[in-house]
Parts: sequence; C-alpha cells; structure tokens
Amino acid sequence: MVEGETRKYGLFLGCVIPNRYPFIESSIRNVFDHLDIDLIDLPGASCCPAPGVFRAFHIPSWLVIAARNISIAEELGVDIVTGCNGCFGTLRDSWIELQHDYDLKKEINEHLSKVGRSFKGTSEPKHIAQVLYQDLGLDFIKDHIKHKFSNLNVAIHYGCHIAKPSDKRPWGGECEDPRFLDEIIELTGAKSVEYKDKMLCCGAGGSVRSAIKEVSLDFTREKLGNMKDAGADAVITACPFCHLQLDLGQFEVNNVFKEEIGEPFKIPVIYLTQLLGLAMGIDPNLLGLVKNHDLGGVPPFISIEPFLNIVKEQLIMEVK
Ligand code: 9S8
Ligand code: 9S8
Ligand code: COM
Repeated sequence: MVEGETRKYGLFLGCVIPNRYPFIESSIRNVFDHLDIDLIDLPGASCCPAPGVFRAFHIPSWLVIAARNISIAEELGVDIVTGCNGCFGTLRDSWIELQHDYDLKKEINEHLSKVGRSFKGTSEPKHIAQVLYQDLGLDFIKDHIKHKFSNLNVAIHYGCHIAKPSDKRPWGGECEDPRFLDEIIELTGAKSVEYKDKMLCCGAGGSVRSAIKEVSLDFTREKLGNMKDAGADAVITACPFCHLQLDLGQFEVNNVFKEEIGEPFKIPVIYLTQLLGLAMGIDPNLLGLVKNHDLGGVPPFISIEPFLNIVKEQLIMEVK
C-alpha cells in the first residue's frame, strides 16, 4: 500500500446482515476503521439479489438488479466490499459475465437506462476476506495484531459462494481446499482445526432453508457433528447466511434431531471480523460480542459465553 493513502470501498450490506445480524456490520466497520480503511455507504443499494433465489428463477432480472447495485459504486468511483458470500457471488458473477458478453451488457443497459443508470464494469466486487488477504495482505494485518489466543481451536466454515465457481473467484482456481481464511484467522493465534467435509454447504443456501427446512438442517447437523468431533471451541463464518444457519440452525437442529444427536450442540458461532477485531484489541462491545441477553428471537441463538470466557482468560480482556 502507498504510504499516506487511505483506501476506500463501498460497503454492500445485503439483506441478512442489517436484518438479522447487525453485529456483523458493527464488527466489519470497526475492524476496517482500525485498519484505516474508509467504508462508504452505497445509497439506494437493494438486495444483491440472492443468487440461490433470483438467479434460479430468472437470470435477466437477477442481472439487471445486480448491475444496478454495481452502478451505484461505479458512480462513487469505488470497488465494492461485502461481508456476505451470497452477495459476493451475485455481484462478482454478474460483473464478470457482463464484461465478457457485449450483447448481454447492451441488453441490461437498455433496462438500466430507464432508471437513469448504466453498468460499465469499473467497480470490482470483493469479499472482505479478499480485501484483507489480497489488497492489504497478511503482513499488514499482522502489524495490527495486539493480543493472541494461546489455546483456541476453531472450525472455519468457508461456505459455498466464497470459493465457487473457481473461475470467477480471485483465489487462483482453488476451491476444494482453500487456505486464505485459515491464514487470516491463524494470525490471531487461534488454531484452525481440520474436520471432515470442511467445504460442505451449511445447508441454508440455494433456497434450501426456505424450501425444505429439514433437508437444510440435516446438512447443518452433519457439519456441526464433524466440527464437534474435531474439538472446535467455536465456529468461524464469513457469510451471514451461513452464520444464521449455524447459529439459529444449531438451535433448530437441537430440536428437530433431538433423538439422533443425543447431546444438544452448543458451539458458539463467531464471524471472521469479530475474531480478528478481538486480536486487534478492539472493544468486544463494538464487535457485537456481548454476554447473552434475555430477549427472545434475537441473535446469538447459541450462547457465546464459553467463547467469551476464553477471550477473558487468554486475551485478558474485560467483556461486559
Ligand atoms: S442480499 Fe438480499 S437476500 Fe442476501 S444477504 Fe447476501 S445474498 Fe445478497
Ligand atoms: S449460505 Fe453462505 S455461502 Fe452458502 S450456499 Fe452453501 S454455504 Fe452457507
Ligand atoms: C447463500 C445465498 S449465501 S443463496 O441462498 O444461495 O442465494
């Protein structure tokens, strides 16, 4: 990075972060602020729209809406950064498809012209992990790490859209055994444990959660079982929909598969920038890491108290 330069990105929130997991937004904003990166809002941005829903029904509508969202960042002259795998998938896939198909781009721009917009392709949609890993780099992040965990085992859940399809992702074609999240997370001292079927879907994506809840929870049951077998103290996510499925879904699995699982699961689910922020010395409250409250229907659905106790002991931090 050039000295004195402040990097700027347009923050694309999508639907699940603001509606279900606002603490994920708080952790992203605080970590990026700590790294001296400006995250600017994208006024008028809508649903990306969700790849597993819109693209599955009508590709042209999916493309027009995605191109409209990207055009907002283009007007502001910034690349886009998102903390959601699904949004990353939609925005990045459509950004690439439209740049490679002149006729399609022309057709989409005819629709956009009706609302006074146009898609050029000048703003690259990135995942926050991509900004951390590629734009900033591990050495840069390492310089901002203040505390390290001495004994924390985490099970990283990549999720599907962050690495697939590999030809439209920035990870050099790797999709079955990626390491970028492991490398970022291990900067905090946490150990990323290997577990069976690490790249398995959480179960939520592609509309499965909305369409057939039991099937989606069966994936989640399998995933959580494998993470538990590997001795994970916490699950680390990089997507709010996966986060929801592993947190709220974990609670649901405990009810739906009561007989099969025996002991209910109780693995705290933590988002990437929540963990990173702790190691950077950011106040846990700003990262949305608060002790459980008595409100019903509000995340986290699985108590994060065991994780907070580890934070207290190993990072010597006060958690309110
Ligand atoms: S937006 Fe509307 S449903 Fe969602 S979160 Fe992510 S994918 Fe895009
Ligand atoms: S949600 Fe987020 S990225 Fe997805 S499709 Fe399969 S995994 Fe969970
Ligand atoms: C998953 C998004 S993050 S979707 O359900 O596949 O659209």
